[in-house]
Formats: sequence, structure tokens, C-alpha cells
Amino acid sequence: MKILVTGAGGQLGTVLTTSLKEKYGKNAVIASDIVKIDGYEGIFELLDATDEASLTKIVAAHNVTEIYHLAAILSANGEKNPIQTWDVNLKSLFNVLQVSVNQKIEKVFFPSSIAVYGPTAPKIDTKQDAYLDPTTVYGISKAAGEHWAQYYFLRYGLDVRSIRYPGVVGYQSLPGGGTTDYAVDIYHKAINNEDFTCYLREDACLPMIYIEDAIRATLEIMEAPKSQIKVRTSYNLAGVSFTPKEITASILKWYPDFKVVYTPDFRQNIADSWPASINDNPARKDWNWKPNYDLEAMTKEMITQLQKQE
Ligand code: AKB
Repeated sequence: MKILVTGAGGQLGTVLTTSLKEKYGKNAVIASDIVKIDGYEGIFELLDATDEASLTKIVAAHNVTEIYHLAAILSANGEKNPIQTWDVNLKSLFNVLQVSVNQKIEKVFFPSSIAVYGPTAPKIDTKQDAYLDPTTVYGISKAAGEHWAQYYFLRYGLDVRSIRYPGVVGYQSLPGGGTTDYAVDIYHKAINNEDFTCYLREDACLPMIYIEDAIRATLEIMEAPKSQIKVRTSYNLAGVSFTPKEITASILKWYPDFKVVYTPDFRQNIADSWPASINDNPARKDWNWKPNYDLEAMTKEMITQLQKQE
């Protein structure tokens, strides 16, 4: 087994590559990113995933059997340059899908997002098959990507598996350019005894997930028998939903003097277009998904882990 991870230096990639190395061995994982990852221990390749020739070369050189394609531009950054975001997110996916068919890759993982939903989907308990009308270029690229993943499965039998992640909250790495990033930044400010300026309204409820649950879900969907993967676009995944006010209240139990001011910016419009909570029944039924962390458990872990890093 040889696993290539693209975007290995990102928020999810940093933690996922570590888990994959722990599970399958250091030599089974090839981390790649468009820039070098400082202090990375293990096999690393510089890779611009939009460059098909480089991807082909790396896959062949390492006899890669599985690809986790994490490289992408997220929602908030995506709005700064929509066409470039579409190009990066889709071109890299096409390359991964096509190289996988050409080189007979066994399994591919493609992360989608709750950003595939837009204003028409119900806000609460949004179901797997709710209407998709994303209003961000990131969401449009993920919705299209999911359908391309399904196309490659139906047309070429490529075993592509996918999860619609909520906002991921973790202590190991910082997110970059997302709308849900505030839920990570807020903990860093609290443990440094600084005030936090929140770019969302205090009542902006969004679906989130603790990193440990997000990584476990990724490993579980990839390990499930092929016959259990019934959704070939992407599975809804729920962890915990909360507002900035609620996460602040949970932090105040640890840091009673912590202060948050609210100055909503363009990211509030993005948040307004997304669900507040997600129904993930198909993931629970098909591959036994179940989250472990609620808000209080997440806050406890975030704070104790970040304090250790001080
Ligand atoms: C973002 O905020 O863009 C991401 C996501 C929800 O996919 N964290």
C-alpha cells in the first residue's frame, strides 16, 4: 500500500498524514504539497496538483495505490479570486481522477464540504439529498467535484470516496481561508489571554467537527468494504453545531475574563448561505459513522492541548 496525500501541509493534511503513517507505516505515505512543509518527517514530494505530468511522475515513481486529494482553495479565500479557485480546485481533481484511472489506483479520497448547500436547502438537519445551490465558488467547485467523482465511479469503476466536512476544529494546525476558521482562532486567543474579534455574528450557527472525529471518519470511510459505500457523490458528516456565542460560553468556563467582540464581514454572508446543522444518517447507516465529541468535550481537548504547546 502506498498512499499519496496532496495538500499534506493543510489543516486536515497535517493531521491526516500523521494518522496514516501511524496506521500504515512511515514508508507507506508520500506527503505532497505546493510548498515544503517545515520539519516534516517522512517521504515528501513538492507537487502542484494542477500539473498532470508531475502528478503522473510521482504516482509512477512511488507505485502509489491510493490518493487522498486534499489540496484546494477554501470558501473565504476562494471569493477573492473565483476563476483561479475554480481552476485550482477542478483542474487538480480532474488530474487526480484521470491519473488514477490511467495508473489503476485502487482508492481515491476527495473531501467535499457543507458548502455544497446554499439558500434553498433547509437550514436545520439538512439531509443528504437536500437541494444543492451553492453560492460560493468553493461550494460550486465541491458540488461539481462530487458529481465528477461519481462519474468516474460509474464510467470507469474508480473507487472514489468522499465526505462533506463541516468546519474542522483542531489544535495541531491552523486552517487557512475558510469561513469556519474562527472556531479555531478563538481558542488560540483565549489561551494567550487576548480578546477575540469575531467576523461572524454571535448567533451564526454552523456545523463543525472536532479534528479527531474528522480524521477517524476519513479513515473509516476509506477502510469500509466497497459494497458499503452507497453514496458516490459525497456523504454528509455531522459533528457538533454551535454559534460563536455558544463556543464563547464554553471557553468562559476555562477563561472567565475572555472577551469577544463581533464585527461581521463578508464571511457572514457565506455563513448565512450554509446549513446550521447536518443530517448524516446515510453515513451512520452505511459505514457506521458516529461522532464522539460535543462542544464541551471539544473545548476541553482544545484548551488542554494548546496549553501543552505553550
Ligand atoms: C470553509 O470554511 O471553507 C471550510 C469548509 C466548511 O469547507 N472549513
